Amino acid sequence: MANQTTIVVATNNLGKLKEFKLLLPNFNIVSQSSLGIVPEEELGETFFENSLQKARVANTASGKTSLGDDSGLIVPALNNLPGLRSARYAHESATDDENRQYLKNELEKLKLNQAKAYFVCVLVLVRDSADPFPLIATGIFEGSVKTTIRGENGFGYDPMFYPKDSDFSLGEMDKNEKALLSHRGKAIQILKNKIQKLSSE
Ligand code: ITT
Repeated sequence: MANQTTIVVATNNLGKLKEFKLLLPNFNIVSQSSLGIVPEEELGETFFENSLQKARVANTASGKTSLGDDSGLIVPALNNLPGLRSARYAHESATDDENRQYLKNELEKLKLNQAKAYFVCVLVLVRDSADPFPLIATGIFEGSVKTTIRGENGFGYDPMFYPKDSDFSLGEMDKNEKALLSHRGKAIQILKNKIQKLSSE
């Protein structure tokens, strides 16, 4: 552990935190809440802005390399909602379950029992406070959302998201299976390649 680089993950979402621990086994992953870091309100109009803001707030408070993750679910049939509002779709302090029910209702209002959808994840790694070149990595995960909510695994919209060509929801998939396919898994892979490239230069 002594030689591992510490990364402060700028999230209060326990589902994301667990995935980062799985996806970054060679780093010492520390949550911002364990350091008493309080996030700022997300005011950005893009995933990029919000992710950079999260990483900078955590970096300024901790003085350590910090990783922001802004992510969400986009459903083109619903005018790209929940999108940036994914965590707060049903209302400002919504639970995952309330957001899923709200999405189900929105689909049912359009008489749809499924619709194409994709998850996006934008990661920003700020290495120090004067870092003029934060590392950025994005990932997309294509599939459908269905009104059939199945499985207990994962978090957020996982039990109603069915990856392309899959009969199983992410809620029914093992965490390792999701990690291989997911928006976050893909973005982390890109980020790891960038970190490796920089450290070998
Ligand atoms: P932090 O800001 O503290 O990281 P958050 O949950 O508010 O936590 P976001 O603003 O990035 O984070 O919102 C992302 C929401 O998108 C999240 O709450 C889920 O509802 C959804 N989401 C993102 N990635 C997901 C995934 O892998 N599986 C299911 N839902 C996901």
